[in-house]
Amino acid sequence: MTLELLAVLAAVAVAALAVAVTATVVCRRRRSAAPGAAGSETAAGEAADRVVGRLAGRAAEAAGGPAPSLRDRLSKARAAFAGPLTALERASTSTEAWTEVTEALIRADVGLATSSEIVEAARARAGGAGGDPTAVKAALQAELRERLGGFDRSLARRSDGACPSVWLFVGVNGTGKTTTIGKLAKREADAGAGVVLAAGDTFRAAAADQLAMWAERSSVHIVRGSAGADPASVVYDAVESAAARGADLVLADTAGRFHTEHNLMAELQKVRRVAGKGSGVVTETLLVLDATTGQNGLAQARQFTDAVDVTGVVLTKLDGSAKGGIVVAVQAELGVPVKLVGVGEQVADLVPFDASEFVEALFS
Ligand SMILES: Nc1nc2c(ncn2[C@@H]2O[C@H](COP(=O)(O)OP(=O)(O)O)[C@@H](O)[C@H]2O)c(=O)[nH]1
Ligand SMILES: [Mg+2]
Repeated sequence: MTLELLAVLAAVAVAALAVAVTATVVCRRRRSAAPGAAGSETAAGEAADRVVGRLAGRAAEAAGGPAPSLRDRLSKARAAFAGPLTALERASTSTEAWTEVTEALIRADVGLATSSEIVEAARARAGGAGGDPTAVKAALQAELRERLGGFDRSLARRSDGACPSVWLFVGVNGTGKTTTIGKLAKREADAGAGVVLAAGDTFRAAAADQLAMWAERSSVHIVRGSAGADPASVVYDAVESAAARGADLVLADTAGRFHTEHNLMAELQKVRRVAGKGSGVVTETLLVLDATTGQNGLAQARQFTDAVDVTGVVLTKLDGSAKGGIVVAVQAELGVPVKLVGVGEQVADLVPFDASEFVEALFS
């Protein structure tokens, strides 16, 4: 009897050890296989292209047809550039044509000073082209590409081989934080990562339900508190839960509204602090911005970048915006790279931002 009991206990202990070891190994293996290590812009671009291709393929599968291309999704932004570009092609070296382009850039929310700088530089670049329309357009494209380039857009994970890494999402209400987390959860889970969602928006009761629907769709674990619970403690619990499961990644949602603006920023600072206090490390704080709000959104964005150390921007609703130029303004004025863009409400409608692809899509 005692021997049997001992044997059972030993078997249970061995099984528990195996689970623990597997969790660690799985976490480490996933980490080493995970894309996103800092690399050159070209390598990041190639990786982005592969992901865009994969996402497009998956969306096509789901819809039973080919997915709309980035070019199609950017039709509104593209239309904003079409008229001035035609003028430029017709009278490629005339001052009026260049003024039209400057105005188009301003209307597309590139920003006043930046638009003028871009056009001046493009004119100088095209100076030797002798009015060749193709060369003039190429000069403008090259100038935009150059302004947009030079950032590391990978989504960082812990470099110590341990898990979890925490990606925190901040931004005003309705910008698309929860939707972006839902899309990313699917993408990361499909790529083999262990993902846990943290329902840190405890301000609205429906917010956690919305996140729970996304969790179900991707079959990932979610940690939620009761309505009105302390957001920082919900995120802390999610991080500990992820560590216990050997999950690689915690995607933490936050509220976009609080009782007063100061409270919101103070709350976010607390969430940011507490998220890294336990077993996790915050490797990304992503500011989610709605592209349709243009320069107004940018003013709000500054409050967030002042309060928390924002590592990247997710620009959503680019599909419905004629203000695609905000991508340039975000980077020029906030000094933070746009890492992802949202181009629709479906799960596959989130693409890594690639400067060349974006400029190509705007002008094609
Ligand atoms: N067209 C479009 N709609 C989006 C995109 N991202 C989010 N949305 C929609 O924007 C609305 C607000 O999104 P939500 O994730 O709830 O915003 P949150 O308050 O920041 O969490 C929802 O109706 C989303 O479906 C996008 O990239 N394109
Ligand atoms: Mg939300």
